[in-house]
Amino acid sequence: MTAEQKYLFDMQGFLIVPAVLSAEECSTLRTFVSALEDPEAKEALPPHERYSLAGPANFLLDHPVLVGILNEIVTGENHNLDADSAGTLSGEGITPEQMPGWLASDDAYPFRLDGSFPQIRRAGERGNIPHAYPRVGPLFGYQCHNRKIYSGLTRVVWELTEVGAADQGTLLAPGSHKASFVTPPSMLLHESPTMYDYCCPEGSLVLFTEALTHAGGLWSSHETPRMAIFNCCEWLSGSSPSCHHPLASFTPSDFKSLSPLLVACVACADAPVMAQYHRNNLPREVIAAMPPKRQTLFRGVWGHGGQPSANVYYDADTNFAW
Ligand SMILES: O=C(O)CCC(=O)C(=O)O
Repeated sequence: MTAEQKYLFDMQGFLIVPAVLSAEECSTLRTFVSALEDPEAKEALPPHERYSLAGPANFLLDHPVLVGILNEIVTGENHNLDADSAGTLSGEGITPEQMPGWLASDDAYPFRLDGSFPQIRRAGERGNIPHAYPRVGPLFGYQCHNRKIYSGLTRVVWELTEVGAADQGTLLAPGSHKASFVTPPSMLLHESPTMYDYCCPEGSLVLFTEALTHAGGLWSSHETPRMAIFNCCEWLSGSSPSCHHPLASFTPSDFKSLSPLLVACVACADAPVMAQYHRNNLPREVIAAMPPKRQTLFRGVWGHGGQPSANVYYDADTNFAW
């Protein structure tokens, strides 16, 4: 993730990465999304490929461009309160080993996949009214401390068609993820001047925090429907280095003076708890068809109960988010 991307995501609450997918990939994915909408074509697909996160769309879950961004904005990079610094994982000498709260390994991602749906929106069709606003809590509460972003629940949109001027893909209200006041009803309308209407080429990646007010626009292109795959990713930690948290003011020597019970509580605060919003309802065969590292995107969200520190594995029988 570049410094520009990080600045824009924090300031606006969303980021657009143009043309990540090739024309050929977009074409294959459009055919796939069309098949998912057509009962006969869907029936002709292998059962474990009848989902927008499977089959030819499976590689989108951990596309390298996406992983590079989610590593930074969904995890907060480093949430070890006593060792927190302004450095970033991608620079300034911080390593994952210095981050007890960094729930990644060579075999596991430090975030989860929380849901997926395909979308075909034709000319004249309009999506949801403007919704979402900042909330307290690990999933919907956007935070940025020590130059680290915590966007708990993050929407990942793969635009499979060009979004031209005035076409209206998803409408976004820049900066609303940091709003301190209740949104006036007059601004929860598609027509509100606070709603931003982006343009981008096919194959673009759009990310926004679910704390950002957003809406489904009125698609206007008669040349092609709006075709997109909506995925949702979320962090794995129930804790954060919020400056309002009493532990945030602890120095390393304060931690040394804690009782074993308190140390255990602090360790627990680094664990992957309470981090699921959508119910996936996926047959296990769908996950079983994925490469092992990708399967860790579906691991259970418990934070205590057998693993030495944090949950970094997926197991179909005992450890999966359902
Ligand atoms: O349909 C869209 O463009 C927006 C979808 C939406 O409202 C959401 O992701 O919550």
